[in-house]
Amino acid sequence: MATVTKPRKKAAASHQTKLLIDGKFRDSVSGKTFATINPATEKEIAQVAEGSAADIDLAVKAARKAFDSGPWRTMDARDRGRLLYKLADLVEQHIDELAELESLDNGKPLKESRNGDLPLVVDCFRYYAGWADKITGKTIPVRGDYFCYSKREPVGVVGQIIPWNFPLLMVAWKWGPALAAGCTVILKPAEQTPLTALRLGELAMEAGFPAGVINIVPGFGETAGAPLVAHKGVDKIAFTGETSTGKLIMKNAADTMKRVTLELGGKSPNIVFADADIDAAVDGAMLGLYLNQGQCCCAGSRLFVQDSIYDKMVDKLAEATKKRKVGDPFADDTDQGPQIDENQFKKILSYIDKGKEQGAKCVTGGERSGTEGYFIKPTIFSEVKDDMAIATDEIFGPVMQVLRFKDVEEVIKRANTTDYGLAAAVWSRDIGKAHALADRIRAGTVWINCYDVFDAAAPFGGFKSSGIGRELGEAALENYTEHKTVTVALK
Ligand code: TXE
Repeated sequence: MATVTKPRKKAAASHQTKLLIDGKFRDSVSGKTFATINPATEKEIAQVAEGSAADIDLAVKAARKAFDSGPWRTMDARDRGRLLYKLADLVEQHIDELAELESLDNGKPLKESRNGDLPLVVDCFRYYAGWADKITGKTIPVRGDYFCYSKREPVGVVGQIIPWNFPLLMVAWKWGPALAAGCTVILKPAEQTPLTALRLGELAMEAGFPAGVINIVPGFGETAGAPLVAHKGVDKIAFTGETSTGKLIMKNAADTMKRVTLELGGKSPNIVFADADIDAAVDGAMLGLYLNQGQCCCAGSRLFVQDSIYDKMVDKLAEATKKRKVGDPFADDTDQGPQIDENQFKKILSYIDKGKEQGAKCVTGGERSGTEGYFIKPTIFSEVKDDMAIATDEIFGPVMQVLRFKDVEEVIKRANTTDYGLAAAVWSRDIGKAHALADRIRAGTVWINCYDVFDAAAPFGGFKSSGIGRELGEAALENYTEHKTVTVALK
């Protein structure tokens, strides 16, 4: 297996490694830095300025000033939209460079960064650029001689804490609606993947966003994320990450009564009925689980297959899985790169061990791939039971659990027996049955005869412990606006 990662063009050159505060890139107050690692080689890419409470404080002051006394709050909505369009254009002009930097820092195959993540980033910024001047209130018929109307106002200064699995796309999901709504932002990228967010910060400055509107403070969760959550100058926190971190953030945000939206983990059921197009279902199951090295919050990690096609489907999945090429993210034929870091690598391998110990059948994979880099062989477990750890916990790696079911009522019950509720999919040629399942599964997104179809216009988020609020679509604007009611006496 070739694991020598060869970034090309500009991504191989120097990287922006400083904090972006009040329109300037600067060192952290402490002067401390931390290493960001190439997961394909386990070698350091760069040292990045490490933000902590003092830097967060400076960033909040800058964001407050830009919000409270302008120019952001007073800028015409349409001009905010123009800046977002400009940023989208700049991302598009630098698409190859950004895709390479993403693959270097995150390890995802370049063909996915270039053809998947980056086009979605551009589309997301353009989608929200169009919303900026369309966020309107209502006129409300109240009793008496009064004229009543409502306005939608930006919620204010927003702290945004994101993970490492889709580093740039998560920035777009967060910045797009926040900036369109007129908020100012302080972004804390994940410590594993700060480089593309900082490069995007440079492009945002080039686009002409005023100082203080966009601030970026890389650093660790406890020392940079937590002070951002607790800061009284921050009006709202938007977070994507682990469910347990989300709970901690809710608690830490309570004292300052912050608005909190959370996009958290999942253990999504992907249900294949005997009347499905089996080859399409195999492709969908592969995409739904292996995309991004299995590091997707909506991964279809509980694959329920109806009894009569179970063995056939497992055989087909095994055959397709064995063909997946694991290795150098920069090689054109690579399907799967490394996991993000040593912690995740060890966590996934420990779940593979648990699966074997608890009696599931390891059909293929089941171990690391190569000797350098955080590579894991794509793995399938069959004969998985609902109470096994691999069937209940979010593994966040290329490990597929195939469960057997008999009938509709049984599979609905089992699919819903989880604290999570992020996504689900149903495969069947009986469209009535598929819609009935979509109705009864407690999840924020249900795909029918497809998987992982995302669009900037379609809301995404979780029921139950998978989160609060929605990303994308018009729904995300709710997260970033307050309703204000104005009542005028007419006599
Ligand atoms: O997540 P964390 P980790 C799941 C997945 C994965 C597990 C652990 O199962 O294996 O989480 O990943 C910041 N206050 N997901 O440890 O800790 C942190 O610095 C404020 C699901 O990376 O949630 C980073 O920026 N911030 C997922 C971000 O939170 C804190 C995506 C995410 O880190 C903080 C990633 C604190 N106390 C992992 N502690 C999804 N839903 O897509 C950490 N952070």
